[in-house]
Amino acid sequence: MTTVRTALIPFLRNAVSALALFSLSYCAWAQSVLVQNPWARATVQAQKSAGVFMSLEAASDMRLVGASTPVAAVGEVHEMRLEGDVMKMRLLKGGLELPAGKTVELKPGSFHIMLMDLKTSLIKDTTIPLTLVFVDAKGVESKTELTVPVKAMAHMGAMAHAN
Ligand SMILES: [Cu+2]
Repeated sequence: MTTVRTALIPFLRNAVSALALFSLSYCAWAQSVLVQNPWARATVQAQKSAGVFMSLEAASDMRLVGASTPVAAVGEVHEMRLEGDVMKMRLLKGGLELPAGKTVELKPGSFHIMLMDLKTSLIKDTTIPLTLVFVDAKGVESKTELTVPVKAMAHMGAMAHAN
């Protein structure tokens, strides 16, 4: 009886720590980037691009490097800012930095995901599938699949691309 118990305890300990490790690594993976309140701006007819917005919080240092969706040929990570008195958008070539534990807002007039060469109009009150592509500090890529609601918002005025 004693021998069984002593043999069983290390086994159980190993099993428990293996389980703990597994669930820890699973959580770290599953929650590596928290995505909140994603939305895409509805388009008017013949409009070929649309912005997608959300807030992101990474558990460890990450970068948002791209996005893809079946409804657009291209998804890029953009920054918009005022240059002089003109709002300009530009591609963030190295991606958007997501420092660990910090909420980064993608919102109109600031960082956003730009969907270009839209294959269809984005209709208010529908949803689009969106895949976000992240790279961690070691350069390892991961992806997150989202369902993004399409919302109509007040027009932001003229935008100019600076490429
Ligand atoms: Cu843009």
